[in-house]
Amino acid sequence: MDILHDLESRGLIQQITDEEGLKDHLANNQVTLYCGFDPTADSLHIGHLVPLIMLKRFQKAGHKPIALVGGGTGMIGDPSGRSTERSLNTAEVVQGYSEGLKQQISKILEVEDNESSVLVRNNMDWLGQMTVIDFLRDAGKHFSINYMLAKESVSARIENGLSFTEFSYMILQSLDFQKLNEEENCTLQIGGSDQWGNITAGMELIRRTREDQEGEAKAYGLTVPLITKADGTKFGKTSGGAIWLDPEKTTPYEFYQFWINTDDRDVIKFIKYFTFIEEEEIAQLEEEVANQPEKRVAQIRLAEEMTRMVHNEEALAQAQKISHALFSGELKQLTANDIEQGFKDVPTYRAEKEEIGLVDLLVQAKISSSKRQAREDITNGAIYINGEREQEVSYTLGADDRIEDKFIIIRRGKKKYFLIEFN
Ligand code: 383
Repeated sequence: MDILHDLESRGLIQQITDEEGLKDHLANNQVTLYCGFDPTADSLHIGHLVPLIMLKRFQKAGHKPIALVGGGTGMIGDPSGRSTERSLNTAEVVQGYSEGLKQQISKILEVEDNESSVLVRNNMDWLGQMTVIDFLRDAGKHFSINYMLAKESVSARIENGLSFTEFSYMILQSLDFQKLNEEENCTLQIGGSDQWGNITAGMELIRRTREDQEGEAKAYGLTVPLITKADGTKFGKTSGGAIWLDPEKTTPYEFYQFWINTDDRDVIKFIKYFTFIEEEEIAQLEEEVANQPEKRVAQIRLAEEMTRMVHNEEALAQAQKISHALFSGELKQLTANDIEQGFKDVPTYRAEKEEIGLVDLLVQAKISSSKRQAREDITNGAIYINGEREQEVSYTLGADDRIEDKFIIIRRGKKKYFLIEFN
């Protein structure tokens, strides 16, 4: 199946500049394409995944992707899709972020295994060298103010205010496309639909500055749709904030759970967007969702694929182990590290390593509201220590109850968890 057809059947195409032209171009050439990622934080988040995985799709189809880290553009700030001016980061911060992004991108694109077919570049390498005179003479001359004002990224911001710095951003991104076009014969830029204006601006610059123009389009643009959810809330955000690719910021367990929690109405769409699972299996999963939604077969499959791709096999196994333990209430096999990952959002009480009566602990850790309530909770069978029910009011907790001498997990009722942490 040709790549555009595959992308289309997955719902991954929002806009294309010249569909027929691009189809021929892809059918007859190994095409070099690129997508840019600005270092605006120390990690990518799942909002970056669809275009990043898209680069992989082209690679699998025999084309040559470039992932561009915006070390230069990250110093300026893209106004696209934003309602307010960004605050600038220092050069050191942007450079640090660039390094982190480069590593994350390289891991997902498996750059080491595919050295000849994937490139990671940083636009600081050329934008950082350019003089202001060259910028205004060689690039600026090709952009009329009218053209720039008509871009959504600019017009949407005129009321709220937009600095000359961010106003100029589209020219920098255009210079990148031109540079990669000249040096790497890169003929296609992809991005989210927020990038349409910047992508077409680059095509315009290439068109105006190419010597050998024969009327045919020399560069193409393609955007992927914005991800929407059936319940109308924003994709990729949870109450705890964004879902990051960095395991220090979002643990593999949290990452896994994020996908497990996908709404039945969204899960097939997300499988198409984010995974390489093929049509036939997707159709089976679709039936599962329709006939036995309570089994969450599609969600489990999605979570597995994503955790394996972004993290690795071991991280996936650990996430599954933690999920199983929490679901079944069998907590015995959990390690301290499992607990750290799985209980991040659980109320935690810090205690000293000394023996303490269960009733006192329940009150101190605010698990029960009073001693009387604590005794009642215990005798009612509502209190579990590390997954085991404890009905003895006189029970005293000691070293034997501490998992790796660090944690005790208390459960009250069906699924209200509390963590006792020892220093
Ligand atoms: C910089 C230099 C280029 C080409 C692109 C860029 C980055 C671009 C941008 N992209 C977003 C980002 O960096 O700001 N100006 O956070 C996001 N992308 C991709 C995709 C997306 C966009 O990295 O829609 C989501 O992930 O395009 O918002 O020469």
